[in-house]
Amino acid sequence: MNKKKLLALALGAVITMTAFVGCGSKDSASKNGDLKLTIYSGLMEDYMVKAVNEFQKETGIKTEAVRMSSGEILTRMRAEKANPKASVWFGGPADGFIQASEEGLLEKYESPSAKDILDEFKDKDGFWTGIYVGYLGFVSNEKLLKEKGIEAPKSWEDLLKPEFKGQVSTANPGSSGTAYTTLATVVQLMGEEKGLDYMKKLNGQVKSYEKSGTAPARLAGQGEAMVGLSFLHDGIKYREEGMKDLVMTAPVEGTGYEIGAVGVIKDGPDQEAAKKFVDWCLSKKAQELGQTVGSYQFLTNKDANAPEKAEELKDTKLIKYDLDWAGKNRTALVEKWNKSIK
Ligand code: S7P
Repeated sequence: MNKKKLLALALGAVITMTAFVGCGSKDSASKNGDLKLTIYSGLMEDYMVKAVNEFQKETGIKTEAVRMSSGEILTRMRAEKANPKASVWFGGPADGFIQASEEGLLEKYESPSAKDILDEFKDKDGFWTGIYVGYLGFVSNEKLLKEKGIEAPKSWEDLLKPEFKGQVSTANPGSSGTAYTTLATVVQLMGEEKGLDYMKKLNGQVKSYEKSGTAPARLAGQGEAMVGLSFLHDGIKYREEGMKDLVMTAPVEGTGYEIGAVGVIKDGPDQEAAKKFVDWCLSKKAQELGQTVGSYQFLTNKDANAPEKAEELKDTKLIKYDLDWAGKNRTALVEKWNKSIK
């Protein structure tokens, strides 16, 4: 065989191999071709990462996510309105999603998978869909309480007792979805005037206002505050991770709750991938992922199994939380709160 023929054969082999590899990688990238996705997420970081990795593995869609608190996500979406950088808002109380839809920041998307979600957990106009439910409450450090001979708070009024002065940790309702749930709960329970007056008194008890509502539970676990105002499932997560002194209580008057949501960002660059993500996270399998990384919210898919660790929360007395009101009045209420605590 002469040199030219050898070269031609070798080249042929290379080209065939390239075509084969190309074909194979296209296949494994599955039907989703070159889709990619950027997500803003209000979830705990480990849950967010788990979900993103699983979604990417199942769909081949290259996915990136950034963790922020609700208020930060809203601010970012407003700033990027003309040129959005992300296409999905994943996790965080639905109040923020309602405000976002009021401001034209969300795209309507009624996922075919939404048929598996109970009606009470989804927006009737299709701007967001609920993926989990969490109850607000008091996460206290039992060791600190015992040292002072005090019982864990059992009512909103208890938080105002002199023994809790400077010992309550909460978050700022401007940045935090959790803290906004607290503010809206108190105002719904007591009425606006009395509720804001209560928040003013509570301000006198507060040791620190954190950016995120998950921090108060963690600070109580670390012994840096006696009581943290957080979602109770976050307290269970920290206790399971080793903060053994944590005890969870809820106010006898009733407490507020979140419907944690997902929605598509209007004019986001990756609309097709965004819709696939929403379809995916409404599934039973995706919803059950949280509990594998210590996120113990109740779930909204009719067939999904709620985490066993959340059992202890199931009898929590809830108020009839008016989510629509809370979402539509978010900016105004946060402003009033800011004025009331000055
Ligand atoms: O992922 C845990 C969780 O409690 O985090 C969210 C919580 O509101 C924290 O967000 P903020 O920083 O905005 O307060 C909840 O949606 C979720 O259940």
